[in-house]
Formats: sequence, C-alpha cells, structure tokens
Amino acid sequence: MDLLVKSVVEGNVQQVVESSKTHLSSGVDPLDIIADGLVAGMNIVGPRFKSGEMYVPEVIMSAKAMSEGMKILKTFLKDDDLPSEGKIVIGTVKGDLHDIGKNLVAILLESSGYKIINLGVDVSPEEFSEAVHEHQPDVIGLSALLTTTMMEMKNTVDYLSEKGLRNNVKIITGGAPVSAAFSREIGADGYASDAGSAIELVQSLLKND
Ligand code: B1M
Repeated sequence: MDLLVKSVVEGNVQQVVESSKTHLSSGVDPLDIIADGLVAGMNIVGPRFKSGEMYVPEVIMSAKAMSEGMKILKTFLKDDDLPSEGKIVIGTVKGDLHDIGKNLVAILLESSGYKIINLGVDVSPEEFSEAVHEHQPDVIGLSALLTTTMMEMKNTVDYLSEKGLRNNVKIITGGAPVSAAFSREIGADGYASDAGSAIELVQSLLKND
C-alpha cells in the first residue's frame, strides 16, 4: 500500500488509478484500499499543508488523485459501506465570492472522512438555514475573505440562533481576515486559521459532543 500512499501525496493521478486497480485485482477489500491508501495519503497531505511543506496546487493535485482513486473504488461499494465521521455544511458567506481556501478546507475534511455539503459562495443566512433543515449537519463552516463580509458571519450565526437551529450543530469560522477573538465575539463555536486546523477543530468539537 506504500506506493498508493506515496502516489496520493505526490498527486500522481495515473499511479493512484493503477495502484488502486492492482490492489482490487489482488482481492484487497476496497474499504481497506481507501483507508490504508487514499485516506492515509491525505492524512499526510493535511499536516504538510498546515506546516507549509506543501502548497495549494500540490494539495489540489493530491485531492484530485484521491478522488480519481475513489471513483474506481466506489463502484465496488454499497452506499452505506463508507463510514462517515459526521456531516458538514460549508459555504462562503453572502456577498463574498472567494472559494479557493474554503474548497481546500472542504477537500481535507472530506478526505478525513466527513460528508461535505458544499453550498458554494455568496451563501445567505437563509440558505444556510435551509441546508440545516435539509441535511441535519453536525457542523456548519462559514468562510469569509473580505473584511466587509465578516459581518455576514455574525448575521448567519444570529439567524440560525433566532430560528432555534443551534442545538445540534456547531458553527465554525475561517478565512484570512477572521480571528479566534472575532469568532468568539459573534458566538461561533470555533475558529480555524487553515485547512489542517479545521480538521483538528471539527474532531475536537464532535468528540466533546
Ligand atoms: Co480577492 N481579495 N477580491 N479575489 N483575493 C483578497 C481577499 C484581498 C486580501 C486582496 C488584497 O487586497 N490584498 C482583498 C480583501 C481585502 C479585505 O477585505 N481586507 C480582496 C478584494 C478587495 C477583492 C475584491 C473586492 C476586488 C475588487 O473587485 N475590487 C473582489 C471581491 C469579490 C467578492 O468576493 N465579492 C475580489 C475578487 C477576487 C477574485 C474573484 C478575483 C479571486 C477569488 C477567486 C476564487 O476564490 N474563486 C480573488 C483572489 C484569488 C484573492 C486573493 C489574491 C487570494 C485568496 C486565496 O484564494 N488565497 C486574496 C489576497 C491574498 O490572500 N493574498 C484576495 C489562497 C487560499 C488557500 O487562502 O482563502 O486565506 P485563504 O484560505 C485559507 C485560510 O484563510 C483558511 O484555510 C484556507 C486554507 O488554508 N480558511 C478557512 C478559509 N476559509 C476557511 C473556513 C474555515 C476554516 C479555515 O472553516 C469553515
């Protein structure tokens, strides 16, 4: 499985596809290939990105390699075979169109076993609220890159509180202008400065549930 892990880390799509097929044809359980190969590889990528050893384009290639491997392996799985650590709705708040960082956070959370519902950009408090009703997530992730849209995070937190939707869901925030202090001030449950920290934050919030 070492070659598969290495290929994910290196973002080598072709090698990941070939190696996944080789393991399948040797009779390895697809779930083991996912856990010990694809996820194990992304578990190396997350901390390396956090520590600055890997950069955005490299993480995107690793994620692409992982998802190409997943495409092959998923055809051998039943829908409920894949274990889920929890469900996360994520989006960039209203008025804000920046999504590169938010998508990276989504990618790394997904590769850590969370089911991600990515609402995209320019997401209003009402749309977050609808997503809570529809998907019943464990966590809502709010991203903002503009100082002018940071207050939409507060509006979203307030709206969800008003609608009585805070009981079973944690709200986390992130994005360049956001800070832990701001996040606390607006009543969110946590703040992460980068994608690697977002994984640790979600794990600790859901563990304490
Ligand atoms: Co814009 N932009 N931009 N921009 N843009 C910034 C953010 C800016 C700092 C540039 C500058 O002036 N130096 C500035 C904001 C200034 C401010 O508010 N203080 C700015 C501006 C002003 C604007 C416009 C207003 C420009 C204009 O039109 N006059 C406009 C606004 C449009 C809008 O949103 N309504 C605008 C537009 C754009 C583009 C569309 C051209 C493009 C976005 C494309 C896209 O995202 N699809 C863009 C870009 C690319 C940038 C910069 C250059 C790069 C942002 C980025 O992707 N970084 C940015 C300057 C910069 O940061 N150097 C800038 C890489 C990414 C991996 O990092 O997004 O920080 P980041 O994500 C990190 C963390 O923040 C964190 O984890 C990520 C990964 O580690 N994180 C989370 C993010 N979300 C998280 C959520 C979490 C947890 C962690 O939990 C839920």
